[in-house]
Formats: sequence, C-alpha cells, structure tokens
Amino acid sequence: MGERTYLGMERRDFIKTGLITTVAPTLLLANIETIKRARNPIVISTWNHGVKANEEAMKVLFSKGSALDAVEAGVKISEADPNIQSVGLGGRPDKDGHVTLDACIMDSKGNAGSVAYLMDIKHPVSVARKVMELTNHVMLVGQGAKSFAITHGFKEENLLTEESRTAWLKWKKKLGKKDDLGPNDDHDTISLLAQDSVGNLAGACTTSGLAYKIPGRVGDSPIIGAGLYVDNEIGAAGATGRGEEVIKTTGSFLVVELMRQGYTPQDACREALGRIIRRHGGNPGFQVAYIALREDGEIGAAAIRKGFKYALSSGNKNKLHSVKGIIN
Ligand code: SD4
Repeated sequence: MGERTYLGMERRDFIKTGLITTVAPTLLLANIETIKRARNPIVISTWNHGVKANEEAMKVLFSKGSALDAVEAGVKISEADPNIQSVGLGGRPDKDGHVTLDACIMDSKGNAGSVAYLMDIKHPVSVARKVMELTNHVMLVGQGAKSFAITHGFKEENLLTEESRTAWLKWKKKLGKKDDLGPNDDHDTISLLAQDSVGNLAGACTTSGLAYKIPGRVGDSPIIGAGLYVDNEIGAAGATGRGEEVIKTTGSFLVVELMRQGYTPQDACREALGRIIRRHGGNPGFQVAYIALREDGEIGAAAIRKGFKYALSSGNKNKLHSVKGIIN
C-alpha cells in the first residue's frame, strides 16, 4: 500500500515539475503507467492440480497475454481433466447423480461473470466469461445458463464419468435414512489468480461443489466476493473449502479489503479464516482455505486445517506448497 501511495505521489510530483511539457502528454502518461505497473507474471492457484493449471496460465502470460486470458486458460485444464473429481468433467455429482457446476471470473476492470447450477457444459468458466463480456448481467443459473451456453456455441455433453458414477452409487448405498446433507468434505475446487506483465490482475474459480450435495445447492465458488474477488488497485483473493462458511463471511472480498487496510496477503488470509474459526468456537470441523495475490506480486495462503496445498508460478518456477492449518 505504501508503495502504491508513493508511486502515486511520484507521478503527481513528476507532472508538477513541468517535464510533461517537453514530451507528448499521452505518451508520457502511458510510459509512467507502464513503469508503475510493470510486473513479472505470477500465478497462484489452489490444490495439486493447480500446478498444471498454472503452467497453462503462465504460457499465456509469457506470450504477453492478459491476466484474464491466463486465468481462463489455466482453470480450463482442471475443468477438462476427468480425474479431478471436484471440477468440470468427472466432477462428483449431487445427491441425485447430476453433475452441477459453479464458476466465476473477474477482470482487472472489476467486470465479473458467473454461472451456477450449470449442467452438461464442460467449461463453466468460459460461459461465465461470456456472461461478463456479452451481457449486462453478472450471474446466470441452471437451465438459463445452459441455454445461454448452447446459444453461444458450447457443446452439451455428459459430465458424469464412470468413475464418479461408481463412487456416487457406493456413497448412496451407505447413506443412512436420516442423512440429508451428506457431503463428503474432500476438496479440490480451483481458484486461480494471475498478474500479467503490465500488472493487471484477474481471477477465476470453478467447481462441481460439494460432493453429493442437496440438488440445487450452490456454494461460494460462483459468488463474486465469496469464492473470488479482484480489485486491480489492491489485489485478488480466491477460496476453496466449505462454501457456506465463505459466503457467510464474504470471504474473498474480506481478504482484499483487509489488504486494503494494510494487512499482508498472508495475514489477510489468516484473519478472514479467523472470523470463521471464531464463529465456530475455535474449532470448526471443516476446511476453508484462501489464496491472495497483492498488486505488488506478494502472495498469501492459509487454511483452517492441515492438508491444503497451493501452486505458485513465477519466473521459471512452478511449485506446489503445503500450508500448515491454523488449528492443526
Ligand atoms: C463449494 N467451495 O461448493 C466449494 C467446494 C470446494 O474444493 O471448494 N471444494 O462450497
């Protein structure tokens, strides 16, 4: 934050010196803007499969593509992978055996698009982007989202793989009479945040949600401010884990707002989780994790419980990092 203020002052002072009169004003301003924002591309994403997603996102950034193109390309890798059972194709179904997908995307200008409860379309993130770019809405759900997708050329396909179907049938057999919501708490929703070489930020989040959820349930992932938030002046944040808790605390927006107040990305993630932990008497029995990317390239990641991993790419490095849980 200090840096940004400093650079802002520097720019004003520079203009005040009168140097602006010696160079074409628009050219000068454009150069200052570039100097102010030039960054090394960086990508951070949730879970193990984030490594492959980051790789794809970095390809876009290294060829001078935008952060927006990078986040979409990155998470599409996870959406298309049938072995990732919490995202896109092969995602675990709801209680009735339907794979229903939630996703959202945000760009550096604060534009946002989102889809929820979308069925039979493999790349919900791309549908979300179309909502953002082609309509004046933010969110489409269910049949409306599907019709919109088909109108815009997306192919209808069965997303329930044999493996996911077998696991669902096994789960159903074990379901007790009294069990209503029986989501198993495995997670690998992908939230991916990127900064491009001109310093712009973008983010995307995509999931099949909690496994075996009640039909109609939508989590945090497609909710702007919950599963994802991007503010180009401050930073970006994304979530994974028990979506209801993220929604109730407006998690990703909170992380960004804490960064605005001067929290480091790491402390912002921890404090946002602290709000959830305190609401649950200090020991919630579920997982929530946040990742954050500040506009100067500094990152943060934190989780309530052990087991969370994030993938970080910058320069030629693309590595998976383990996070210690706050409470275990
Ligand atoms: C949800 N947050 O639907 C998602 C689930 C998740 O990794 O993150 N899984 O609540």
